Amino acid sequence: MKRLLILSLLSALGLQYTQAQTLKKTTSGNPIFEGWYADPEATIFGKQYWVYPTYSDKYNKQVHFDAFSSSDLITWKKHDNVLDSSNVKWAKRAMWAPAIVAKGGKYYLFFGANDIQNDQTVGGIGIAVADKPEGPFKDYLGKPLIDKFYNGAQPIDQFVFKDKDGQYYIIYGGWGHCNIAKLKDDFTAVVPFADGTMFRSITPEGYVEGPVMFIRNGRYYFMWSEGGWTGPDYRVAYAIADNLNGPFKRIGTVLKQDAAVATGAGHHSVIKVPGKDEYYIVYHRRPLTETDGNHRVTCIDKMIFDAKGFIKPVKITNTGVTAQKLK
Ligand code: FUB
Repeated sequence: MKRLLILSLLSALGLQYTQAQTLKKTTSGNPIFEGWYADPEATIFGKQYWVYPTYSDKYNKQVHFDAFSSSDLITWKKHDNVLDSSNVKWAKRAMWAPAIVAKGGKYYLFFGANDIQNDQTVGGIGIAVADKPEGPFKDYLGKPLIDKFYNGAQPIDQFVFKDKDGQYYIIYGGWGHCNIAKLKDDFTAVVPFADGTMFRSITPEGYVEGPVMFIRNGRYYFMWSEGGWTGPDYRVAYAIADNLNGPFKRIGTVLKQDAAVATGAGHHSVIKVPGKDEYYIVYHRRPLTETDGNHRVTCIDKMIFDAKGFIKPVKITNTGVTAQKLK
């Protein structure tokens, strides 16, 4: 009886008592790793999951990125300092919200830096490149890729999207405006659309920052963060369109705070398990004990679709997810 009680208590804590009499984690738990980390970009390279978050501290201390890898979503390994400002001469502070793409044997890490407030300040969205996911990353262009406000969008919070035809796009923007732009094949520049436009606005109602795009069953899912990131009501909403340029009509909120679990849940990314219709949402949130804007932790939960393809509201948990090894 006592043994049964102990076993069910361990299982509730996401632990398993193995024959070898060691405690084995059976769920990731949330947060998935220690430390103040926000704006997580989650992806898969080979048989490993990777997360590239913002180091969540005062702007002047945000001068590097750490990365995390896992083979099962449960145990995460930290890779210190994959990129820091000593390798990007124009980045001085506020290095934010990485987006990563593997292409032609290289890894391209897009990031925001300096939190520019006008077109006269140096900063914006830059790119670093490495031969391996764990870096070391070095500045790719020697200058930002986008360093001005277009259509009112602050050049931060980029997402790099590969369309069905293999063309890469950058979807980005803070201050309530979202742009899409076409990337040159080698990522050295933004190139015009067929009509000559360089930066096309696709801002949906409610959009604040943190865009994400993916295709499921041929349709374009566009997600973004709403509310203020330092507050409790930061959240994620979404739209679906048949076309990359929209129109993206807001459908509803997918992710938000839960008074029993955490506040300020937002700025996410999405992982699809290859070969399966299974999705995870990787996001940041603020522990109930914290009010400091930067006290954000990286978490994971399941993201589920209904029969019509709508995303069900995510239930944020303390347990996180169970093991999912990659084949
Ligand atoms: O972490 C810095 C900023 O916080 C991000 O770029 C915003 O989207 C917000 O999450």
